[in-house]
Amino acid sequence: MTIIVTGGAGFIGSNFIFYMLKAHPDYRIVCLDKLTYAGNLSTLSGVMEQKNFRFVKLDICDREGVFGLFREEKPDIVVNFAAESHVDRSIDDPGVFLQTNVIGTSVLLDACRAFGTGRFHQVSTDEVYGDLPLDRPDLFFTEQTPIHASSPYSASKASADLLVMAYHRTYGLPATISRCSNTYGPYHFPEKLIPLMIANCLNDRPLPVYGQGLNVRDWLYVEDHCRAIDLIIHKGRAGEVYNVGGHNEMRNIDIVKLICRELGKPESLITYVTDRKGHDMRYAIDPTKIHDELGWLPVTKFADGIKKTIRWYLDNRDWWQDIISGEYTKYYEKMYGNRGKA
Ligand code: NAD
Ligand code: TDX
Repeated sequence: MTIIVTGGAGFIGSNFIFYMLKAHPDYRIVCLDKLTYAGNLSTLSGVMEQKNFRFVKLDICDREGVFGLFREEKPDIVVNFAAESHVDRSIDDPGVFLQTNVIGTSVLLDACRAFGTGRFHQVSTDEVYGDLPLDRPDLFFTEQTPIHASSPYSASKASADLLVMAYHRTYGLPATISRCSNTYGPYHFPEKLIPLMIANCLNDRPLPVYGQGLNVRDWLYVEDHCRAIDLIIHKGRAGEVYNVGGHNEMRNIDIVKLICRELGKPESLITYVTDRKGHDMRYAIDPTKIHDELGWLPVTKFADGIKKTIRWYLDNRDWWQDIISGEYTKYYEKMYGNRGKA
């Protein structure tokens, strides 16, 4: 069995590669990644030498390159993690989001068609459903919830989902989609809420909370996300969408305060800054379908997952210090430098 994993040098993709190499030691895993600012080859150093692993630096929008790789590898399964993934960057500059998330996905779909790939899995997001109001805790996203994207990022992910479904219906492409909630854990790029707050705490820098910090996200430990995808690609039904989430809703401000407590840092580091444009209020997944059909349940409780994650950032300072001292300093200055107070 050969699996092409796109975006495998990023956060969830790399965790998925580690998970799959352990869970299926007889599989061949081929990682295809462009190595954008978010891709980090050092993340994969521990598996680079494994015989059943191959890394290929490639852009999913590069049709010729992608077709060449499919011709060589004849993958049984393709799992597409490759994407521009940060909402704030999409608000600043949407173009590359359309290019990679939509056009790139279409190139992969065409390659799967051309080479008869047995399964294409699209790693999507709960953000395609838009948001839920804070005063209706009884509401959850199900697979029937209409697509209602808020940001250029989520609109690009929703567009890709529509294409995947169209290829399934029109060409009979055996495709599945997972829509997971906010994922956290090791190798999470420090532009995202949890790693950004951990890194800033450890450097005694201000903790920039958008608006009042009352927005709610539904957090899932990365290994649980990876296990869900493993189940879907093997047992999920083609043409189906599976929502993935662990019923773990938390307000941003409570996460930030928890990180301060865990690291013994004062809450006075918290700074309320100008809100994100179009900021989604609440995400909450109903995971009944994946539980009933595939027996998936999250294993790691948030209380344990966040401790493990903080421990990982303490033990792997080189990994993230390298990142935040490079190009990232320019990004940080642009996003947070002149940001007014909330
Ligand atoms: P990430 O930004 O950490 O990693 C993205 C990876 O894709 C990087 O390695 C990057 O180099 C690669 N990439 C980007 N453009 C590429 C291109 N044109 N060709 C080839 N490779 C390219 O992202 P992540 O947080 O690991 O997210 C992975 C996927 O999961 C994304 O599709 C995202 O939409 C989805 N998702 C993320 C979350 C979350 O909370 N992080 C939740 C649900 C779904
Ligand atoms: O500095 C910050 N301050 C802050 O208050 C940052 C970076 C974020 N936030 C808030 C915005 C959100 O309400 O924290 C929340 C989480 O923000 P992000 O980490 O940027 O994640 P989010 O926008 O929820 O999107 C994430 O989940 C779904 C991923 O980045 C997406 O790739 C995924 O699809």
